Amino acid sequence: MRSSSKPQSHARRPRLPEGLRIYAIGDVHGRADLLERLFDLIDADLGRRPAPRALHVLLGDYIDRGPASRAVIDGILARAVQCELVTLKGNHDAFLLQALDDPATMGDWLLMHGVETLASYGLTSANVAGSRLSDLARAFAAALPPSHVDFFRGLRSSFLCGDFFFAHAGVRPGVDLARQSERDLLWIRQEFLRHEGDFGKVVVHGHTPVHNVERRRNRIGIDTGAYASGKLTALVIEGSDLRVIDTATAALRAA
Ligand SMILES: [Mn+2]
Repeated sequence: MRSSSKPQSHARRPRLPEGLRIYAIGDVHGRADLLERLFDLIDADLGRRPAPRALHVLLGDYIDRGPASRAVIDGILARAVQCELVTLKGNHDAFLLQALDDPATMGDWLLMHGVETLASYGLTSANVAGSRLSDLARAFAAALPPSHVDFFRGLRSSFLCGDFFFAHAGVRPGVDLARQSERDLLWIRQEFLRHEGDFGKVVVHGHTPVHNVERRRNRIGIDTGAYASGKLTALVIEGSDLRVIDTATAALRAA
């Protein structure tokens, strides 16, 4: 018999629809090596615990900082052939798109470590030295394979599933999840991170590096700074259960 004095902490836990498992993956930032390792760990997990339907939700910032942005995109495109992927847009990915659409903004992207991404597409200091930024942007557009252009143009700014809302950076408190601006979804930090109230769904996000998965009542941060730490993290959500897989410990544990 249910007690009428059931404490609030026993309230219904956030959950996904029955039969669905999500692997949410944090900021990759040019570390194709770690992404490949994480996909292997996910395959091993699926082998041990088959799921009726498994969805990868990648939280964006695929490029910049790390050395192998091009290989990251190749790896994601190859994965999409075998697995169901939702790919979200990060602020770094947005700079790339902006440079494609408006070569005059190339300088903004370079300030965000875009030079590593250019190098991964074969635009090295040797062949870009002395180039005007707009020439560099055009050379990059010419070097980008059409499948990669389609990938970047197809990125979504958010994804809602069950009681979870996925976005690269977070959401603006007080604004309905359906009415968030792309700028907030890709960029927001302290106003979101410090907010202790309910967002309507549990927000799963990257963008702000943490040593370990940061699990709060209203949000879960999973950017473990792979570029510098070597730890790329996947949050595994199934029903109301949360688990963590990462490339540093290569072990499964409760979140
Ligand atoms: Mn970011």
